[in-house]
Amino acid sequence: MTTNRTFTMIKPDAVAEGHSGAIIKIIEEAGFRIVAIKKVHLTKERAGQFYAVHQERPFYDGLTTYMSSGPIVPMILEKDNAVADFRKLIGATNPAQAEEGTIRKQFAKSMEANAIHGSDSDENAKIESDFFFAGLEQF
Ligand code: YYY
Ligand code: MG
Repeated sequence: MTTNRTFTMIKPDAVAEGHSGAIIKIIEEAGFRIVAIKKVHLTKERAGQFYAVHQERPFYDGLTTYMSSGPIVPMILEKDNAVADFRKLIGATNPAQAEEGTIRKQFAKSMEANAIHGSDSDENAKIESDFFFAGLEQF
């Protein structure tokens, strides 16, 4: 995968409340091309594998219960400077600190149920994309 890509997932609260379309519209209007997209429901174990880097953190159990509580919409996105620009578009992890106009400011319910994920590096974007999508899906 080239370095102008990032990985995202619309999280269970936002999907359940019917915000997937609105969030995808914001993403496309910000200039990101959707390379790959699907809807999946993770098991708690699989959510735990995705967030394994956080396994010693106190929020890990709640996070993996939440991330397996309903369907999510994972996507691979493409744009110049994708990782940094997408982190800016989604806003701070804690929605109370997210800037006006960001996706988390508009759709997050709490620190845990914060509506959307964005990869934090090119390396993790590749790892996370491969977690959800086969090579043939990443065209
Ligand atoms: O990359 P980002 O999603 O913004 O935050 P991370 O620090 O990687 O944490 C992943 C995920 O864990 C976050 O989106 C919400 C949840 N979380 C939490 O529930 N409580 C915290 N104190 C920190 C993170
Ligand atoms: Mg992170």
